[in-house]
This record gives sequence, structure tokens and C-alpha cells, in this order.
Amino acid sequence: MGVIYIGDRETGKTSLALELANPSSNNYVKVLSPPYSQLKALLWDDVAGRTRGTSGDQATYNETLEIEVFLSTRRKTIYTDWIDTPGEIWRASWQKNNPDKWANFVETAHSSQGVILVVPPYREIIRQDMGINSDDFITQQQWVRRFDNWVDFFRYKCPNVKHIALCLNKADLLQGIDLKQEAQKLAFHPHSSRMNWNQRNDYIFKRFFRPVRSHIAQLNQYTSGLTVRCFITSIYNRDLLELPWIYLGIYLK
Ligand SMILES: Nc1nc2c(ncn2[C@@H]2O[C@H](COP(=O)(O)OP(=O)(O)O)[C@@H](O)[C@H]2O)c(=O)[nH]1
Ligand SMILES: [Mg+2]
Repeated sequence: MGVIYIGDRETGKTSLALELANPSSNNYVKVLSPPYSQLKALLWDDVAGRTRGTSGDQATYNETLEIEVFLSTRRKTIYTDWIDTPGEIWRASWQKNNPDKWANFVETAHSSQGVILVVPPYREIIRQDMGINSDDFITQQQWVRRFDNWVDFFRYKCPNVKHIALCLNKADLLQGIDLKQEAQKLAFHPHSSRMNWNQRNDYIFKRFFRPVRSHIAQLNQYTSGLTVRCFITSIYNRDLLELPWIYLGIYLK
């Protein structure tokens, strides 16, 4: 069962993966490999006190994760290819100059059944607060435009994808969001969830993903058998950051 874990730089992929692997807090999702200590050594920069970024000359970065999802009676293992997708990889010139990397990316995408796409929040929904600089975030217009690439990518390069989890990360920075309360509403419990997957999707979609409703509609229209689901995630909330993985664990064959 293959999943690609993708998103642009600085959206939080490395941080989310590290948190997901943190053995002290898992509920239903566990990273089997690489082990946490190894991931941490590889991805965490002690001196800078943050995740190591992908270096500029290395436009894509490949790592694999083996993730186990525990459902009430079953366990499922999700094999994940993790790829940075900075803006330049969509340029024809980059693809021509980096044929091996591009081919590798396309091949991985081609065989994947699931996608976890990590996207940043856009400026208009960022909380106005001391210590948060909204200029660090792209505008809604830029964010929407970025989805043009994603729709083309999913339509033309991911013919086998059945489920796309769109994860709006850094949910802790969103206006009007109390992470704990949201997690109580959205969290997965095998027998007593307050919402089902449709309800979770509706709730998140209406609040944050309306600007890309036509993009999502296009995906649903052109690609039969494909389901797109919206999530919010944050490294500060375990329930929320596990949700997309639980969803894929349940729905992927
Ligand atoms: N507030 C907040 N910051 C986050 C979150 N996830 C990642 N970050 C920060 O965003 C920056 C980029 O994260 P990183 O994981 O390196 O992104 P990557 O390039 O996609 O792997 C780092 O400074 C992280 O601390 C989150 O959920 N909330
Ligand atoms: Mg990274």
C-alpha cells in the first residue's frame, strides 16, 4: 500500500513526521521505521533548535517511512515515500535539467494509491497575535494558484491515487481555532467518534478550503474513484496529526 507524503518546503512535513514518530504519544498511529532516534538525529538540528531544511541544491529529498495504523481489530502498514516539492520542480526547465530526479518523482507518484499533501495556512486566516508575522505566509491568492499545479499533478501523474488527504498544517496559528476543542470534535475513536469522515471533511472544507472548491470539484469530476478529504494538522496536537494517516489506514486497500 503506497502513499506519497508531499508538500512544499517549510510547510511542516519534517516536523509532522518527527512528531508522528515520537513514541511517547502515539494513539493509533506508529512509525515503524526509521526508528525515532534515527529520524531525530537525521532531521533535527540541535544547534538551531529546529528541523533541518532541505538544502537549496537538493530540490527533492527522498525518505521512506513505514507507518502502522492500529484499528480496533486490525493493523495496517502504510509504506510512504516522502518528497519535498519546492516550486521549481514544476518548471519544465527544472524537469529537463534534473531528468533523474523528475523521473523518480513521477514514477513514485504513478504507483501511489494515497497522497498526504501538506499545505501551509494562507495569510488571511492566520491569527493576529504577538510573535506571529503574517508576512511569513503566502496570500490566499497565491495559495489558490498553487493548487493549479496540484490539480494537474494529481490528474496527470497520479492515475492510481484513490485517496488524497489535504492537510492544512500549522493549525495552531489559525484565527478562531482552539486546538484542543477542535481535536475533541474531530478526533478518531474506534467506537465513539463524534464525527464520521464525511462530517470531518465538510467541517474543515467549509472553514478553510472553500477558496479551492473548484479545484477539488475538478479532481472529483475528472478522476473517477478518487476521494479528496480535508484535514487540519499541527505538531502541537497528536489527535489531529494522526487523523489523515488513520483515514488512509482505513480506506486504502
Ligand atoms: N506553529 C507551527 N509551526 C510548525 C508546525 N509544523 C512545522 N512548523 C514549523 O515550520 C517550519 C518548517 O517546518 P519543517 O518541518 O522543516 O518543514 P518541511 O520543509 O516541510 O519539512 C519549522 O520552523 C517548524 O517548526 C506546526 O504545526 N505549527
Ligand atoms: Mg523537510
